[in-house]
Formats: sequence, C-alpha cells, structure tokens
Amino acid sequence: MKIYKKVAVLFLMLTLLATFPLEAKTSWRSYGTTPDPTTITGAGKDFTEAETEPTHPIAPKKKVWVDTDLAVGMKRYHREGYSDVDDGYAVLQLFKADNIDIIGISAVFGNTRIDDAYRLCKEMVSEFSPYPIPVYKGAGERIDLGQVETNNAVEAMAEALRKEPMTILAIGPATNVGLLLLRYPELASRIQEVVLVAGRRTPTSYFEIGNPVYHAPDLNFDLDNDGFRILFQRGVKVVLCPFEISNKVWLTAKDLDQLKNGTPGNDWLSEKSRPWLQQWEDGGDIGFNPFDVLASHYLIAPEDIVMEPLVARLEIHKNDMQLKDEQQNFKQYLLCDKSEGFPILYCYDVVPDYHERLIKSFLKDN
Ligand SMILES: [Ca+2]
Repeated sequence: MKIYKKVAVLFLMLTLLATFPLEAKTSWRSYGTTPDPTTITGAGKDFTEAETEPTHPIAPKKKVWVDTDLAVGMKRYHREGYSDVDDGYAVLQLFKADNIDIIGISAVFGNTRIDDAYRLCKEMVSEFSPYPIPVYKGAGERIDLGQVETNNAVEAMAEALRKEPMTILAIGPATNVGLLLLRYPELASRIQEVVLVAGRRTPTSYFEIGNPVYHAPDLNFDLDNDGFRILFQRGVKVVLCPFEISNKVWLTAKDLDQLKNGTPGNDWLSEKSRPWLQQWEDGGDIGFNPFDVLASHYLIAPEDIVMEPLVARLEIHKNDMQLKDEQQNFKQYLLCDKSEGFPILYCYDVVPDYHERLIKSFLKDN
C-alpha cells in the first residue's frame, strides 16, 4: 500500500507542475494578443513598463495632460468645408476612462485657430467632464526659434510637472510641448511620455484619402517641425500614432447612430460629426478616420494597439501634396524606420476587434 501512496503523491505533484505553467500562460494570453518577435502590443513590452502594465481596477490612475487643437463643428477658415472632429473623440474617450486622471487641458492652434480651440476646450470640460479640469490657452502659431515666448498653457504645464510626473497627450502641433522644453529643459525628465499623432515610414508612404485619391498632409508635424525636433533632442520618450494606424479605423453613419445614446457628450459629438462624415463620403470614402482617438486609446488600453520600437528623424523630400507642381517644391518629413534617429515607439495597427472596443469605450454612463 505504501508504494501506491508514494505513486499517488508523485502523480499529484506532477499534475500540479504541469498545470501551473498552463494556467499562467492562459491568463497571460487572455489579457492581450500574443506578441510575435517583431510586433508588440502594450502588454508585456518593456518600453514603458510602468505605463503598460495590465489595467486593473485598483491600479493608480494615469496622470495625463491633454494638449489639443479641438475643432469639433468648426468650418474651415481658409477653404470650403469643415474642420476635423477627431480631437473631440480623444478628449471624450479620456473623460470616460476609469484609469485616466486628466490634470489639465491646453489648447493649441492647428485644425482651427487658437481662440476656437480654447473655447471648445472650455466647452467640452464644462459640459461633459465628470470632474473639474483646468483649461489653458496655448500657442497660436508655430515656434519662432528667434523669439521663444511662453503662454498660459506652457506655464501651467510646467507647474503641473513640478508637482508630479505625468504623461502628455499632444494631439495638435507639438508647439506647446516644444516651448515648454525650450524654456524649462530641466522638466524633460518629469515627462513620462509624450503621445503624438504624426510620422510615416518612408517619404512615399503617402496619406491617401478619398476616391479619387488625394494626399493628406501630416498636419501636426507640417505645422511645426521644430516642436517635434525639440522633443527628440531633449530625449523625451515619444510615442507616435501616425496615419498608418488611424487609416485602419473607420467611423461610419452607423457608428454615429450607435454613439448617440442619450448621454450629452455622445449626442453632441455624434451630431457635430455629421457634416465631417458627409465631407468624407462626398470625397468617396465609407466613413472617416478618427485620427487622434488612436492616441488616447493607446493611453487607456495599450493592449488594443500594435506597436514597435523604431527611430525617427527629419528629412527633406519633394512635397507629396504638390507632386504635379512644376515648381521644385520640398518639405520636411518625419520618417520612422530602423536605421538612424531618435528612439520612438511607433503604433501601426490595432487588434482585430478594435472597432468594437472603441465604440464600447464611448457607450458608458457618464
Ligand atoms: Ca488634433
């Protein structure tokens, strides 16, 4: 009998040993998609270990400063049509995120003029924010290296960084953040990361939109090349959510219907997005790309985003928006690849059920 007992104990131990790694692997896999050696999702990578730990109800909230060129509902000043609504999606999604604490919001020029962006920041906070958030007016034009001036947004961001380290979501031109780093370089180490919407892999990675196709600008980068250059030179951790990722996500009329669920923020954004959607449909697309929401989504749920470490640099090439122009017309490009440059994290794809996850992030109570 004794030998049977020993065999039984041995069998039990072997069973436990065999089960443990299996269970550990299952729980890890159930959290995110399995990364292969060349692609990583937020879960399990070491680029921003602290920020990309699996989201847990008791985890401390991520402290975020939002710098935005909100233009929801605005008509364009310089040509026919409406301005982009995507900043509205990013800000509203952050309002609804349980794991995000917005420390402040600052306005920057870009999609529209600074006064409009500032007014819309105040409007979104007063109407839809679940908690009080201070709002500041930032730069109205690109950085002038010959005359570096400060503004309320830069000073407020500096003050907030002196109190505590934080992440900056800069979804307009990088002007305010660039000014901050020029005036207060000592605060660079207090910035956990800056998440921006810009960049591409090659000079001919055109931002193709519409049917017939036209080339869209890399607007945030084009409006202030130096803002980005300063970020790289100061060694700040930069995450890019470029056209390559947002062009894989589409919002359609059906999505706007679903978004309009009787909560004030959703109803407002859905309605204000209609003319913008119409503009894209008139251009031959099925919907529109909500560019900036990929950047806010990265902060809220990095496991939904596919990314890889690359290096970024500025290079001059022929202007892709005026290739048919007889004149020699060149511009700066923000190129990201594996050759030489400043280390960045490059977000380029989403998980297969991303669209469902995105819509779900808006269909919450507040
Ligand atoms: Ca924007």
